[in-house]
Amino acid sequence: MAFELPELSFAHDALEPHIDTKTMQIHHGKHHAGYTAKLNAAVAGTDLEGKSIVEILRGLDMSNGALRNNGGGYFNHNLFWEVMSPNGGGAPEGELASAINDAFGSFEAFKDAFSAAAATQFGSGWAWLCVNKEGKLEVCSTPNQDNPLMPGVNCEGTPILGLDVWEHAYYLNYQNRRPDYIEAFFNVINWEKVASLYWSAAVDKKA
Ligand code: MN3
Repeated sequence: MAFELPELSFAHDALEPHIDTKTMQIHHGKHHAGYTAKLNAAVAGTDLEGKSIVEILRGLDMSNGALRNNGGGYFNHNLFWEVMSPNGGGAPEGELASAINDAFGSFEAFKDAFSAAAATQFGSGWAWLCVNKEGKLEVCSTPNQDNPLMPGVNCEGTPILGLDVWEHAYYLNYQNRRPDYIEAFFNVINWEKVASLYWSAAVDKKA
């Protein structure tokens, strides 16, 4: 079965004023749709047909540019839409909050580290909060559509929060002010979803 562009769980205007409507429409309807179509073309007729996107990316041949860029783009945006909500913001609770305190010292220190990773990623890429191979939380950034599922990439493991810092993600509303976009993202983070991804990754780790 071919990969499909996921429906958003909220309206295109639901993240206003933090993420504007026009950006959401183009980002989901054009960019993400494009990665989805090109991923399907890259997989069609190969022995990867029928595999999950996580399986494909964990076993990725990094020299396969079409699969790396479009498989990454497909997965990364799926995650991005899931970790945002019109009811988001605030801070995590429970086990995720404890794990963040253990890894970074405090939520504020985590926010500073994540924001710095997003701000200093040169050119296009992503900032991540990740459960790394040792089962510890780690912040990193990656270029282009790479992500921590891919072999040998920064903080290799399972990403549980991702922020798209490609200009197409913020330029219409923020122009060159990437730090303002990063700050705004914290108003829409769906911490309940991130906590459930943390739980799955931690259980996965112990299994
Ligand atoms: Mn994007």
